[in-house]
Amino acid sequence: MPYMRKLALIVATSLVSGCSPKVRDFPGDQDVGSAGSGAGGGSSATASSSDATTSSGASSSSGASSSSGASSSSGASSSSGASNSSGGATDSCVDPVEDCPPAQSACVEAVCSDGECAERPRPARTPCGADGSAACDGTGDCVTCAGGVQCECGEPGCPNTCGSTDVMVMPPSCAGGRPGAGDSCGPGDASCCGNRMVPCGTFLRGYDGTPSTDDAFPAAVSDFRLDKYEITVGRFRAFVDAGQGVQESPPAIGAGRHPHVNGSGWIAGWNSRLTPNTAALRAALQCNGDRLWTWTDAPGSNEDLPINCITWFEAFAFCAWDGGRLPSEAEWNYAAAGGDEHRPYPWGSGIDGDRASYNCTGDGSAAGVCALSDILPVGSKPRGDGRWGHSDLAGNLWEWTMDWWRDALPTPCIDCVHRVDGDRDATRVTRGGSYRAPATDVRAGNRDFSYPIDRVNNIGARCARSI
Ligand SMILES: [Ca+2]
Ligand SMILES: [Ca+2]
Repeated sequence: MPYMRKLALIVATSLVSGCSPKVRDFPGDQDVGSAGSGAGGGSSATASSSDATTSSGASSSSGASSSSGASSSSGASSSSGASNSSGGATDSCVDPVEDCPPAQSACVEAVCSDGECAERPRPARTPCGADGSAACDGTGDCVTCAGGVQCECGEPGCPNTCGSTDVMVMPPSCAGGRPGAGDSCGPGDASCCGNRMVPCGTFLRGYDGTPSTDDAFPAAVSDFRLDKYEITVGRFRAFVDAGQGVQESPPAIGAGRHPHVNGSGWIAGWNSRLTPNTAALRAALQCNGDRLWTWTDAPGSNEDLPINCITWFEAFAFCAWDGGRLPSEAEWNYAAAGGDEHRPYPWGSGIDGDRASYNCTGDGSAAGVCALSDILPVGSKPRGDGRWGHSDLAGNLWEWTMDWWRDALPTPCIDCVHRVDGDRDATRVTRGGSYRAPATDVRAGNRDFSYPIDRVNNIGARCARSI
């Protein structure tokens, strides 16, 4: 066996072990997620939205801009470029992205092997070519996709980490154990700060087999944890009471970064987008006079409701303070779709009122009769939990993600985040639909966007946590 292939096999074998779903429970959080049913038929293509989330009038569109990736080879570059084997480079390194010269071929990547820079082929099915419509063949060549070869979790070039050790840390927002920030969420009064391991893997973004059949956007994500619930009022209250998320106490520079995306943390230029002080934040959480805000200045009956009317900057700052970060759009989509099961909805196919709060029916009213009572305490629809146990991924509130909006999903996407620092106030991606959204908008593959300074009654967030 050629050296490079042997090296890749050794690395893949070592990484893939332990790549399985894990559950993180805090006291009282016993609701372990189950696999549920697989993807089935479903919904329309990746588009939204009569449930506009923004004052921009954003209504979204398909992330898909091209057709099947199973044909064209026009953009394919080839030749292995896989070199640098046993007698290769001697540069000492820790992070191959930062310490090693970039690989010269799309199907080869730089790695650190025993502290030295080396290269290895990316695995089969890694997208390549000018438009991403070709795929690596596993030996370093970019070729037309032949299908049938699936990138496996843990292979080099797929997720960056896999099978990681899961370490329990109680998020600060639940440290006080107050209503909405203790053991009062979901069935059996579980921890409002519980989170669920999402195992590494690959999937097709926005794809659910039918009717959303655009398979042009493959992605790979590493192990990460995602909070079981949307951020509650009670948890956000801990953040506000700590004086956080305002210009007087902004996040540290670099806080809340994605572990596999350099430069993805907080930047100084965002400080001015926070409210000046806590008093101003409290007032702002009343959603500019919108009647459907969930925040209350004093703890009350809303503590288990998801916090709405928070800006993207505040969601980012909250998650950073809480020991986490916003999920990338790819991660959020992966969790909602059940990864490679490509579910139309987090639980599988088909939707009804037992699965999600949508279409303003959460309070039992007729469809379209919208009230604050349609925003339900987090975890109220356990039958709608996703493959790895996450609640309310469909409906209740749209959820901010880390990514800037772009019509065409970036590809290739290996732990990717679409970020444009020079465009601070450009729209960000929201996912999952809301209590107001029609069924088609709460599909796992659907996406929408809103301006990051928007405060609207149907957008909240949930945090991801790095491994
Ligand atoms: Ca209603
Ligand atoms: Ca949601």
